Parts: sequence; C-alpha cells; structure tokens
Amino acid sequence: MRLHPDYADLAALQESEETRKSSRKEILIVQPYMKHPLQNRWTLWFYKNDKNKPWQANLRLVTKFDTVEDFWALYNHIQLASRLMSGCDYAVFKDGIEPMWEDNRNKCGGRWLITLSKQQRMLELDQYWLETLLCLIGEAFDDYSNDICGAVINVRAKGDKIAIWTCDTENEEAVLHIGKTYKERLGLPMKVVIGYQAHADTATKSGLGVKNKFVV
Ligand code: MGP
Repeated sequence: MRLHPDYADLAALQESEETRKSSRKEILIVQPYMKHPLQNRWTLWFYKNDKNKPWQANLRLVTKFDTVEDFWALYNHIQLASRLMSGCDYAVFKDGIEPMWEDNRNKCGGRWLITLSKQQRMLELDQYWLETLLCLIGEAFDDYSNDICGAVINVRAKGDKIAIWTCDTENEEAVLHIGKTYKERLGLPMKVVIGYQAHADTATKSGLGVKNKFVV
C-alpha cells in the first residue's frame, strides 16, 4: 500500500523515534553504573580481646572492598573506633596480607606509630583513623605506596594507638617519605615527633619499651 506523502513522512518520523529509543536503551544497557575502583583491594579485620584465647584466635576477617563506594558503605555501617570497647582493634590491610607480624609481607617491616592521650579519643581518634584510611585507599604515598601493608587502630584504656605498617624497615627512603607524608596528612604540628619501630623489636620488647628506628 502506498501512503499519502504526509503520512509517509509521519511513518518515517515514528520509525526514527523508535530507532532512537531502542538505541538509547542499548546505550543504557552497555553503560551500566560503574563504581569507582580503588588501586588495591583491602580487607577489614576486627580484633576483640578474649584473654582465654590466643591472640590470633581473637582476630576476625570482616570483609573486603575495592571500590570507593564500598569503602564508604562499610565505613558508615560499622561502629566508630571511639565507640569500640577497650581492647578492640580495627585493621585494614591490602588483600592477602594478614595484620600480624608473622605475615611474610610484615616480618621485615615496621610501623609509624601515633600514640594518643586518653583525652584525644573524643577529639581526634576518629578523625585521625579516617584520614589514615583515606591515605591508604587513596595511595597517598606516591611511588612508595607499594611499601604500605595496612593500618591498625588499637582502642585501649591506657591510651589509643594508630599505626601504618610498611613492609621493609631497610627501605629508608620509603619509610621516611611515608612518615613525613603521614604526619602532614594528619595535620600534626612540626614539634610533634612520631616514631617508626621495627615489628621484630616490638615483638621482642622488654619492659624498656621499643626503640625508634626513625623519627619525623
Ligand atoms: P597490641 O595489641 O599490639 O598492643 O599487643 P597493646 O594491647 O597496647 O599492648 P602493648 O604490649 O603494646 O602495651 C598486645 C599483645 O598482643 C602483644 O604483646 C602480643 O602478645 C599480641 N600481639 C599483637 N600483635 C600485633 C601481634 C602479632 O602481630 N602477632 C602475634 N603473634 N601476637 C601479637
């Protein structure tokens, strides 16, 4: 059947509208919403002190994440560190590294340690821990981010601690760059000194405390 020219135009218009709609559908299908990938996949661990069990048995893997969105979903879902019971830890480590001295990637490593006074729990603890996590997942340490293993927060009645763990105490350039950048990112004043300690020294410490291998 031949259409009147006006109707032929209309039919062509309708057809092109249909084509446009279906191609738009295709675009929506082939371009689904994408989460923003992180450079690394990370694991969150939780430690709850039960004195009847050996240290390692109190450590639990909670979950893994590798996108910005999943990080925030997790961060907003879990308890703030300042609300944890004393004796608990969070640890966030690169996928495949366990948050303990014995792991192959930690055994020659050490930590930049931030020690906090009891008063700082309410004022700075959560802010410092969030900044620490953002340094990790945002790969804030430039070429030295490879040396990063993870970070730990210890909530303790005697005073809380936050630390960034690196893999090699002998890699002075990396350790110092990480320490300086970390101190800057936390906004610590120049006069505050933070120390880097080898895990080997922490694990075998006597009553005298652990010596700093580096300070910034
Ligand atoms: P801690 O939890 O790191 O610090 O270590 P806390 O509770 O402030 O105690 P302090 O000794 O630093 O004042 C407490 C204890 O947990 C250590 O003495 C070890 O017995 C054990 N522990 C801690 N870490 C991180 C490890 C680890 O990586 N491996 C093993 N085997 N034990 C650990």
